[in-house]
Amino acid sequence: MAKIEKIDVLISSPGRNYVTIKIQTSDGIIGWGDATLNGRELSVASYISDHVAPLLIGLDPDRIEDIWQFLYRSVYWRRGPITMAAIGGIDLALWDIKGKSVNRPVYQLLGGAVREKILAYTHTVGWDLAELKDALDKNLARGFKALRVQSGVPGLDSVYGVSQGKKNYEPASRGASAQLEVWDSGKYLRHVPKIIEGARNHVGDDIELLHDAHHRLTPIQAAQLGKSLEPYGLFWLEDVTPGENQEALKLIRQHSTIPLAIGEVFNTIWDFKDLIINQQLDYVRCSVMHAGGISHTRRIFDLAALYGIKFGPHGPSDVSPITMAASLHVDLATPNLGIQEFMGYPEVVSEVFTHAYSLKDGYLHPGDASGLGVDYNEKVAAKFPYAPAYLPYARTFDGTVTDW
Ligand code: EZ4
Ligand code: CO
Repeated sequence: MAKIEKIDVLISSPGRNYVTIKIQTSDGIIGWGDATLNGRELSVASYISDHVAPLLIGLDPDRIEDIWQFLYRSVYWRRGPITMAAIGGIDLALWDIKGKSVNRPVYQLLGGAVREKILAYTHTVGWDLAELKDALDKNLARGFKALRVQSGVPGLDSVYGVSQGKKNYEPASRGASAQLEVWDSGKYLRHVPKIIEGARNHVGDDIELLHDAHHRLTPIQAAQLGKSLEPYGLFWLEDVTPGENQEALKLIRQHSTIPLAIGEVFNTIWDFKDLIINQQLDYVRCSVMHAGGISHTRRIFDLAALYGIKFGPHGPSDVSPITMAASLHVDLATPNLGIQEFMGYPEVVSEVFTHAYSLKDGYLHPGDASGLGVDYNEKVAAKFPYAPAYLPYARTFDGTVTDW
């Protein structure tokens, strides 16, 4: 029996911060896991190195499920984003080890491919419609068949998903404190249907369009948005209301048939259970790492499948290429995939994380390297030390803190 010999938690910042777990076994295998939680990186790192790693030394790395159960159930204080990102990161590293130990890509251990390739969507941003049309053309030229569309709003200086004057959107900004953004849902609600209509007219009917409302609306505002966007045939409308009040989605359902995607801030099957069995969502949106890794997300996706609900894993630049790869192995081997988010990474990220996955004509594939197929170059990573960075926060025009 191989043993877990050493666990290191490495933080680097090639453009943005990533928390990477390195597990070494007595067989000489190295497994890589990602445990990045945007803006709270050091908390997850401490959770793992102070409280998880010491418990795992000497255990059998092959017993992935037993280790998962141990980390989840033996703590008493269950769930939550920090705990679950830590468990998820360890789970990813253990699947990487298992794949490498039998010389197979992880998707083969999950039952093998159930599709040839994975439909991906990427982000398309423009401050106004003219800029957005330009960005749509560029992403279509890159081969994407599905595009998320976000734009600025007249009267607001900053809006989730768009950067004024910049081509690439990155929500977290470096510095010791969170940046303030001023938000007004009324202005947004009156403007966004014009943008989505413009985008649909521009791309025609062959391309899938998606939109993210980022948890900002009240239930009735969300219902209004669903209704107003219905004519444009969106693939999904994401995170319309804050995640805590799940009842809100019933109200939205009463007024709109727009497909709803929810769950990037959820991290266990328990967060999704009622939404799934009451059919209040259409796409489960959790990240394969933030929701406890491959072992746990597969259970969530299977529960969803019983109700004809699909999954579309979170894939922003703030989870590392290791999580992206893990998602792709699950996507390739799990029947009820809807779509995979692929925000993409700044170039410098692939100097640190070399990966076997590939993107071609708008479709992703995890590749056939053993394990997850991502290597972390510690030497290059050392050139990019951790730098504090935070997501923005929002206030309304009267100064009240509101949901970002
Ligand atoms: O704001 O991952 O759908 N994608 C998103 C992301 C989230 C970030 C937060 O860290 O909503 O852009
Ligand atoms: Co989102």
